[in-house]
Amino acid sequence: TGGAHVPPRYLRPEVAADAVASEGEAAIPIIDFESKSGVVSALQLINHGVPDDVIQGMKANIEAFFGLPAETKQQFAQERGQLEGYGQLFVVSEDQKLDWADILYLNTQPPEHRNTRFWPDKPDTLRSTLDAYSAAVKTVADRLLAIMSSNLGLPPEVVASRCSGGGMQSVRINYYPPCAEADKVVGFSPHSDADLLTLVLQVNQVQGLQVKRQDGTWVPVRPLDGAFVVNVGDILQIFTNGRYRSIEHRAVINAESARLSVAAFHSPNIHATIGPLLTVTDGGPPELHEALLLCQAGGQELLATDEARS
Ligand code: AKG
Repeated sequence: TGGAHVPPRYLRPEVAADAVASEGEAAIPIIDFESKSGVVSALQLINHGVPDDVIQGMKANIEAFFGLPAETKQQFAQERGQLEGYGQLFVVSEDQKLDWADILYLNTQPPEHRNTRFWPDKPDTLRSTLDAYSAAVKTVADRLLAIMSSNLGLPPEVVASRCSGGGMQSVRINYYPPCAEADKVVGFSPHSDADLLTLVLQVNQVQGLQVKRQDGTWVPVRPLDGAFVVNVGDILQIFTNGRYRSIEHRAVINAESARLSVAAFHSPNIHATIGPLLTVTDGGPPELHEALLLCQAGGQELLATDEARS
């Protein structure tokens, strides 16, 4: 994969033209749970309460999994038209270019949504580690959603009340091999997540994640050991009538080092109705709308879009 000849279906000449912020400017806010946060679309979260041994266990297990021989990983391969399993990353586009990454995508919460046929049993601690990781990260996401609701003057439980059965979580583990022609490929094409909130762990301190500023410049998100990058997704933008805005992001490749990340996506239940929870008011506390204003997308269509794009 690191060779000098990139197959044409990976070539992305448009990437070199994009503006990228310099190191000095490259910062998104770092928030800790004790601090008061403003309304932002992306931040790094520290002191989140996920035990360090769970994070370290996750790192060790996924590094070991992607290091396995291809035929072993293929035992957990995606099936045609399905998202779950081990496979290739692409974001649906007209010319259908491929992204420079392998992925393992799994439904993780609630446990009854798991399809364990895709859960690798090699290394043999991966399943139990993922179980502990997904539960701990879901707790953090639920807590964040409560804080974010309160920050808007809404009851903390308002988002949870729209997530019948507690909402869903899926996890995508991304492995980006180095590429000798790193400026000609994309690790993960620009996209926003279609969920409520995504928590990304940058596993091995190799930089690659970038978020898009309003002026169109890409801002590198420097890996911070043990921190979660928290990205607002499209459903939270709709729920909050645009008070929180989903963030466009991408992952770039480098020539020397492989990069690993784990993205945990949190969504309402598949049958949830998606619409604003509050009205747009200029000043004054936002009102809670009992009769929801439905956006163009009903919950299922939106989740279908998520599947096509994620
Ligand atoms: C995703 O999995 O949706 C991502 O955007 C991953 C970003 C990253 O690799 O840091």
